[in-house]
Amino acid sequence: MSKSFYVTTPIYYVNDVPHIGHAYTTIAADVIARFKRLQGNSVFFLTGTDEHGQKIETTAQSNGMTPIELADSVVTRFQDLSGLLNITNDDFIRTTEERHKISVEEIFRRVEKAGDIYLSEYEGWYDVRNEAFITETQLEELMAIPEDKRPKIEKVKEESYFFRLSKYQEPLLEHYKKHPEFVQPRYRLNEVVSFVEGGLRDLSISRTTFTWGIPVPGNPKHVIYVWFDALTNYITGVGFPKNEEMFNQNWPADVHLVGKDILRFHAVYWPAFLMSAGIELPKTVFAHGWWTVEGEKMSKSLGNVVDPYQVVDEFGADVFRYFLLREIPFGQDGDFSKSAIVARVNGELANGLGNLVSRTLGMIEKYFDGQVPEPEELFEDDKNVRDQALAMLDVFEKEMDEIAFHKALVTLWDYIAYVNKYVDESAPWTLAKEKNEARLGTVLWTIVQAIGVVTILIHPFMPESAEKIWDRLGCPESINSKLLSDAKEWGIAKSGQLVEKGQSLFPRFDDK
Ligand code: ME8
Repeated sequence: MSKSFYVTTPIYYVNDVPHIGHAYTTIAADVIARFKRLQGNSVFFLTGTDEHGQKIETTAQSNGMTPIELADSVVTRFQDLSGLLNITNDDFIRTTEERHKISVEEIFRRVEKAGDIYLSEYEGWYDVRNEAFITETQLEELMAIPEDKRPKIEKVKEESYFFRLSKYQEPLLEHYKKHPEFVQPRYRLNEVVSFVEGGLRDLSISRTTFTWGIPVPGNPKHVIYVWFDALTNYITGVGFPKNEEMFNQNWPADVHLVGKDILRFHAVYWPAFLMSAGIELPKTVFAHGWWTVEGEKMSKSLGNVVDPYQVVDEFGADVFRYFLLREIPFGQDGDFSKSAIVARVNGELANGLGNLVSRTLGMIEKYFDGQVPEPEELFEDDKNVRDQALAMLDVFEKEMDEIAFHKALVTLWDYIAYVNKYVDESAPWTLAKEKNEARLGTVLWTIVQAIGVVTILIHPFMPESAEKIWDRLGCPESINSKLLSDAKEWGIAKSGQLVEKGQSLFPRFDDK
């Protein structure tokens, strides 16, 4: 069996409930997973939660809970996102699981065996919120931030195990050179390269001042640094170290999707750990941008944190999914606002797609008792609708393979606009008046085929709406069984099958 396509999200901290940022990465990963399945690949899609570390321990304490009680109470909010947002993850990993402990201990031992771990003393600063050791330059940058806005940092002096990160400076630079696709988008690679060229110091990978973590094998006074623990989830999730068959089937990961905030951990530390342990490196780390809310940074103190449960309640999962991936080029930053969602719904979903489907199916109900008509002779215009679909499919596929969601959606919506124009110009209502049944049937048949193609392509983005449209088209098999190659066969909707116009797919919102 050929290797599965393996896609991951970051594992999220359970010190807080999910917000739009978490939903964003998970939705993006889901669209990739669904699209890869549509191409006929077997796919493994992993998400989960990061449950160890000082931050979780402190948050639990201040809530009068034990860390595991906190984790158990918050994790369901993350797990329930899958149902809420129609996420098709194959597994959900929690770093407090036994399988993960075994995996972290194993990779730690391998790195130790490679001679890359030594005991020394760490003296410096630690940023608890980001669970990161702070370098001299970072300290200067932090000190430049006004004290009330600065993340809480603390001075640390303790015995610590170190990882010989410095040894991997050259091998990493070589890897980036040989595999420039390792970090995407491309402009992010430059940031990573200059960070590494700036010099890598050995990394403290254990702590002794708190206990909430996986103990260092052989020295339980120390717990393993939370990032060493967390990054390892990506191999635990595919069976490391015990299930070799599963591991070989899935590893290396094809894409680790992450926010730009945690690129360094994924593009520098993680590959260095893996090199040391003698494990193949993931193919790509893709860092996406950051959402602000109504122009402001999202933060608890500003009280503007966007709850995905509320957005879905108001707009539905499909609209949320579509908006997040259409609004900003994947990789760049963007701004979230309700007015921006409403503009997309009214302009693109209701007017573009919804209108095309409802008027077409309405006319088939009216003129052909709901049965998809037989086509007669195809004219140039009708053939163009087909040829444009095939050309569009190629571009769409290429853009999806590049993880350029917004481009793929623009390509698709340009085609929808083109088909809407074909409807206007062919004016089926006039053909009906003129009793030109042959032309009328051919035109409506053509439009229905175009809708069939569009439906298969929107399925990864808007699964509920695609299923609804598919049912209304009267297609007998489930849309879930359809592949991209089926979209390339012009004639998905068969003559005679029964369509149904149904209720409005995307009700318009009042722009106020
Ligand atoms: O960093 N805009 O977990 P985390 C876009 N546990 N995406 C955002 C966002 C925003 N405003 N805010 C958060 C951690 N994200 C570690 C990861 S992985 C081995 C360990 C998304 O709960 C984005 O994907 O802080 C970011 O990388 C992630 O949430 C951070 O989640």
